Amino acid sequence: MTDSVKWPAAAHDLRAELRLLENAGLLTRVRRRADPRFQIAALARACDTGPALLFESVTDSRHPVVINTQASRAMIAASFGVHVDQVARRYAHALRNPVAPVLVADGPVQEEVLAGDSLDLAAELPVLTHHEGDAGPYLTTGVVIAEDRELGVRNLSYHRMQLRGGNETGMVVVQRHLHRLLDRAESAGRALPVAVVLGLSAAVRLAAATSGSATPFGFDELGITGALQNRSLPLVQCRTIPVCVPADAEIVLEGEIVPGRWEDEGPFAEFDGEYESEPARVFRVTALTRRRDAMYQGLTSGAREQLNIMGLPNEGVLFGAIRAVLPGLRDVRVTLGGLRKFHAIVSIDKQHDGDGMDAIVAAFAGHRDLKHVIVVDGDVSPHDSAAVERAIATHMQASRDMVVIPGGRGNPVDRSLRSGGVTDRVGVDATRPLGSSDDTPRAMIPGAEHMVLSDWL
Ligand SMILES: Cc1cc2nc3c(=O)[nH]c(=O)nc-3n(C[C@H](O)[C@H](O)[C@H](O)COP(=O)(O)O)c2cc1C
Ligand SMILES: [Mn+2]
Repeated sequence: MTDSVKWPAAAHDLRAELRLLENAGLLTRVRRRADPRFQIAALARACDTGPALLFESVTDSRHPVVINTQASRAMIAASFGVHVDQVARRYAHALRNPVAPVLVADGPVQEEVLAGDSLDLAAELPVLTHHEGDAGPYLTTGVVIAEDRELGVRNLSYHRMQLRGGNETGMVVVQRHLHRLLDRAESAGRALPVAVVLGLSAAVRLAAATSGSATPFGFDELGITGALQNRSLPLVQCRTIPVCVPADAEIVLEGEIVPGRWEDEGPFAEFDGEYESEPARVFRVTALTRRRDAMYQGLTSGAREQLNIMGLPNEGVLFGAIRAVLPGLRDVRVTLGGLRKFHAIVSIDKQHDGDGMDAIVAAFAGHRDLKHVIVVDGDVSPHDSAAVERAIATHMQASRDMVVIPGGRGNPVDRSLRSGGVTDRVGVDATRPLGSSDDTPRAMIPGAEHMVLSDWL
């Protein structure tokens, strides 16, 4: 697939995405009134792999709630307008060909503007309470947009936010790009203005979750969205802070991260299902803007939807990183069992001996969270776990084909980390030696393929 390929345009906003999902039978409307405390999360869990759910009536709120829009690969493919097998390639193409957003004068997300000072977030929005042991309602799906206009840097990322009463929330910021911007603001004694954006299609949600070699500090993740949508994403200037947000989003919380203030938060169930508490920053809302008939978008921590949003961008990142070294790359899969983060299966058409090991090196360089990589030949589908296992069973010798790289930085959700938070990485080359490619015909039974069972049984 070359860069000149013209891909279809992804859904332009959440509403367009919902129409696509509904037409494909991947969205169900729920008319009965549902409670944002546990009930919506419980129904979403019961539909963990889809369909998406649109709750039209929500206890104590005028906002409908939508959830599970990325519950399956098929739903993301529908939103991108591509075949389900093309999601990684499509994403890799978008990463390589970002399209910068464009500022426009106004947009539906600012149809209503509320001042932040006297705002009671819990009264304004149907913020979901998810798990029994969670400390309370949490904003889990806000895309945080930060801009440093001096550096010319914009960044998108997700940060869980515990409601704290009034117009304040917690915000958990792990040491990545937002943290870097926060450090810069704090060392100058300034608050960091950020916008929290709710109600977004897959093209923004996956972009915001993308990390790794393809999106270094300074890379504007909204360029990925534009590439997926084949247009410049329209942005509007926030009303109270120097940050721009997608004009077609549903709801925006404008505000700032207060310098020097830390508070306890949690417990909150992480994406592996274990409760944890982290020191949190404080986010103070300066304005709430929304569409007049805004939908609230929910997300349950640990749901298939979260793993897909968080993890499927890794396939695009790895695709690009490995193909830069090995043009014979066929396909990449990040598995569900590896939480779409820690495990990748890579299939290659080998052109040289050594390609298998080089694919391993490229994969680890492409995405830091990766812990185990398996490389198979191009005739083994990474989507077929039995075929992958068979390749390991019959092509691989550990002393020759396995490499252990000890002591890299681990991800805290990997509960097996050694002291200092470091992890071992393992690569397995389960490809056949070049030239031994399996030309020997497999045993066939004449007639089996064309047997019409109803003639016989
Ligand atoms: C639903 C969801 C929730 C997340 N929650 C947090 C969080 O609470 N704190 C955090 O630092 N990262 C969280 N992340 C991870 C970051 O958003 C993600 O790694 C992002 O790509 C980082 O962006 P950056 O590379 O621009 O720093 C979450 C990701 C998703 C998809
Ligand atoms: Mn970033």
